[in-house]
Amino acid sequence: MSEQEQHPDHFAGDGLALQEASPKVKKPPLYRVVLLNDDYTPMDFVVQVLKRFFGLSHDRATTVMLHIHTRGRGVAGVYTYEIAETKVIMVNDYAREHEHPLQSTLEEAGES
Ligand code: TYC
Repeated sequence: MSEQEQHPDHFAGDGLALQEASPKVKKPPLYRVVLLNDDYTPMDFVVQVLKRFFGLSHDRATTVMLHIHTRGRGVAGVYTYEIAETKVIMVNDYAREHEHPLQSTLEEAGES
């Protein structure tokens, strides 16, 4: 960090110090969309969900699905709150429409 970044005062030469406003850009909190394992949802359906709603490649979706299948849960994606919340609703509605018990939830992931 430079001297000027630590002390962002500009001396105008007449004894007047002009202080820059400190940057007001804050990193938003991020949220993980977590998919939960169950005994009934077909593997192919979970792969399709990961591709459709989270933009994963077929290979990546298969890896994540198998991780959830063996470990019980897994992260489908990380987003700001409103996007993560919308993904959870879309996935849970889509699963229910197709009469599968697949569930997703949100969890806070910290700052970006
Ligand atoms: N356990 C399911 C099966 O054996 C597959 C599955 C994977 C279900 C991931 C849900 O989030 C899930 N058919």
